[in-house]
Amino acid sequence: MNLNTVFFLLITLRLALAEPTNKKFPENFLFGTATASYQVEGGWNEDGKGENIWDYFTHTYPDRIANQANGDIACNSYHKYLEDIEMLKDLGVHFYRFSLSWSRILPEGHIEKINQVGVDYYKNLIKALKENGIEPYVTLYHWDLPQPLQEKGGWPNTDLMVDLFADYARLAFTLFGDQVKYWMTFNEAKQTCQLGYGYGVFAPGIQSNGIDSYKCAHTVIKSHAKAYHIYDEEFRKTQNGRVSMVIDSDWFEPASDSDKDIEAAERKIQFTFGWYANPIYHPDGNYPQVMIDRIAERSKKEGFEKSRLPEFTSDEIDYIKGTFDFLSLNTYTTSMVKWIDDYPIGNVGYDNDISVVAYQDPSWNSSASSWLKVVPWGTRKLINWVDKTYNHPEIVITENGFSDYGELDDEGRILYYQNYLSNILEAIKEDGINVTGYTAWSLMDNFEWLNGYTEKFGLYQVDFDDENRTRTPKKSADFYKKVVATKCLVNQCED
Ligand code: PNW
Repeated sequence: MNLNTVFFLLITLRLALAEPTNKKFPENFLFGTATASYQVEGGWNEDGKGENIWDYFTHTYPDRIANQANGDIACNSYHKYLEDIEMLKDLGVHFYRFSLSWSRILPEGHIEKINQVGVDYYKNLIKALKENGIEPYVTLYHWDLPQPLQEKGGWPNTDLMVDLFADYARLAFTLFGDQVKYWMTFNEAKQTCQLGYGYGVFAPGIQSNGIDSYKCAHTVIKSHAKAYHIYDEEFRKTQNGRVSMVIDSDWFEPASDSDKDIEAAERKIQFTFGWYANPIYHPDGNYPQVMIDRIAERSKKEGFEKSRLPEFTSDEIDYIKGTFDFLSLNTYTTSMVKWIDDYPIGNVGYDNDISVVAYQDPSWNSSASSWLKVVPWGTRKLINWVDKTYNHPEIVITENGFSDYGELDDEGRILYYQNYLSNILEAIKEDGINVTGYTAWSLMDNFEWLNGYTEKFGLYQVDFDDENRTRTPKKSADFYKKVVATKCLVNQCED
């Protein structure tokens, strides 16, 4: 691409987006940025850390990752976390969302063997954050299951995993809870379950679409609820923190205003967001009725003895619902949804259970990631849907961001943040929705799962060819820093 073409594309990009609002974020609105252990830490086998499913997956099937990359060293945050904190300080963010590596703390996954050096790593990180006035937002599980637990079946093994996760969560509350006040049990369980145990493209690479992926979700939801109750009963009084589970969703826009397309789009979001959110965040609890009905019906026709979707007992429904102190939402993009006749019985799977057509408009602006189109208005609609469907919870956006190829002059990322934040602000100010925080994904370029180091989401560039993993601020870091400081997205905001 020559410079003229780039210039032309940026102009069209600007024209395609509405003017960002000149309103200001509320005084107490919180801004942060995020990473995850496997994506940034490195130190994969240092100081007693055990192997996790991403270590095993990237080492055993290197060809499944772009350029055979892995997270062995990644951003080397295991050694460079103090530099990361300097970056956070410079950005002026209120909080840093990061995740604990389960196998760094418990090398074999269970609490009989604790790795003190791993514990100290997180204690030091948390202490340094607090000393610099940055609130730690801690995710317990961002996809890196200890490999020994996968060897016993992993997440689809409900009987094994609920108690093991509960033990791990209790240990984390005990070790870090005097300093950590914001906990997220799971990050984007849909990616864990559907990509890891359904399509089998993510670690651990199990292909059991619509069977194990549903069992996995069942386990995760129960594990979350148990961890929440442990916090409630054993820690809340003394530690006074807040617990949530991060669920991701695109916005799904009906392809037309026909009743059928509207029904199809609603079904799609119930199968993606509702799958995890309904049992926890909906006042009635349980899976969405549309999932229960459709999966039962198709399972029967397919000759299964009972529904492929596991059932919660009524006691379990009561135990799980309401296990949150705020709703945490990751969102990046939008798809259009069109009604079709149900897929014929034959192929068992999640997408057949849904039976809709989802697509992205070719005119939408792209990022470097095939799935991530820039559709800021979709976020406002999603926030409105979440607010209405789950009875007006407090919402924190726990991830949102844009990928490119790592350039320092990252105008595309600035436009993305400016316009997504503008829509979030309109949801607060115009639609009256209680969004209280926003998290930019990501603090720095990192290991982007199957895409290795080819797609970059960072506010800071990381030089992966340099053994120092030098970090350099991008233009978007300056933009975000200004937004955090002024609560304003444009040059001049109204008062
Ligand atoms: C999130 N999709 O994952 C994760 O929480 C991060 O670890 C990740 O780096 C970030 O988004 C950017 O990808 C997603 O295919 C992965 O729709 C894939 C999808 C969405 C989110």
